Amino acid sequence: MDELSWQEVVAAISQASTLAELKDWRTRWVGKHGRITELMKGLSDLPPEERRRRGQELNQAREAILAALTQREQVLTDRAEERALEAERWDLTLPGREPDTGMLHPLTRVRRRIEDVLLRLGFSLAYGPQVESEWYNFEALNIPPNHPAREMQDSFFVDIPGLVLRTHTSPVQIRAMEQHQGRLPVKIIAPGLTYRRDDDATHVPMFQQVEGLVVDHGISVADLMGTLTVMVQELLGGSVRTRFRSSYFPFTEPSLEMDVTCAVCQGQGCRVCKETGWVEILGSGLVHPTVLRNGGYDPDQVSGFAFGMGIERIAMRLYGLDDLRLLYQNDLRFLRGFRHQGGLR
Ligand code: 2NM
Repeated sequence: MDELSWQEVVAAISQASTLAELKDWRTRWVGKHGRITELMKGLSDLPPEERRRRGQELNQAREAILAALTQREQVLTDRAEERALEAERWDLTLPGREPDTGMLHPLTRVRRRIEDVLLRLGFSLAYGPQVESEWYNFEALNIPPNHPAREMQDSFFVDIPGLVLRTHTSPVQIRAMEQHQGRLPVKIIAPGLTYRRDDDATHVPMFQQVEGLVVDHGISVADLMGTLTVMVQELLGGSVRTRFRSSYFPFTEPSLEMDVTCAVCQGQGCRVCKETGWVEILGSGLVHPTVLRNGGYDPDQVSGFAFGMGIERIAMRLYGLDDLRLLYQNDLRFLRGFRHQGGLR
């Protein structure tokens, strides 16, 4: 059988490392034109005695080679399957992949939290236009024509004369009083976007406010202080300390600003609170008689209190931020840091 005996072929087959190699052995030895097949074709030329002996010998070789091929095929196929399974084995100890769901912006969450507290205190939500008339934004609020807020460099005026991007949500309070048509009580909050020509680490040109207004018979500074103290404690936690200082706004008389203990130094004094231990959280006051009259109420019959606060300021305190601009840069590395605080509400 030429260079190789059939025993050597069987030995080589049982060592073969690929299915391609096996195919090659099969073709060369037992295929249609294989070595053994060709030798079998030559049997008829032999004398009968030798033909029988040689025939048996070739059959035995053929059977042995076929058996070796089958056996080796099985081994190699099993091995390939094992390797494939190993390659796609699941590592059940890996941490799960979190689905990339959306989330609410931290400012939206803070705004809703403020709204929740005030809704529980009995306030209703009120909204108004962001492009406002100078009447609702300034005049009706007792802000005189020569007031600095009415200058071009402080407010965004639009091309249509008499219109301005609202500089606070206070015009909503006037509109709400008008809509109540003298009915009592008026007890509303006005959350929303406001615009001023400011831009630095502590001011952005578009910011959010929540303002509140209560009008009824006999509303006093005691109502104001009680309501705002409860609101701030619900918002910042019961251990926060608060104080009121007298202040000035054109639309309130008297006017009061409310301070809370500095969250950075717990009231010890630091750079953030300018060594006072206190930071301002909101402005407030009893509604000026002229403003009540502009809303359709008689200041001799009713009184009211109002307050306003910046949502960004409160978010900065709640999240310990030192730069307000972070809240408006839409940097996902920053925003994703809030993903595990609270849920979608
Ligand atoms: C503030 C501070 C003090 C305020 C007043 C009114 C209205 F319309 F009733 F007169 N709305 N909001 C007010 C009062 C707002 O923000 C710092």
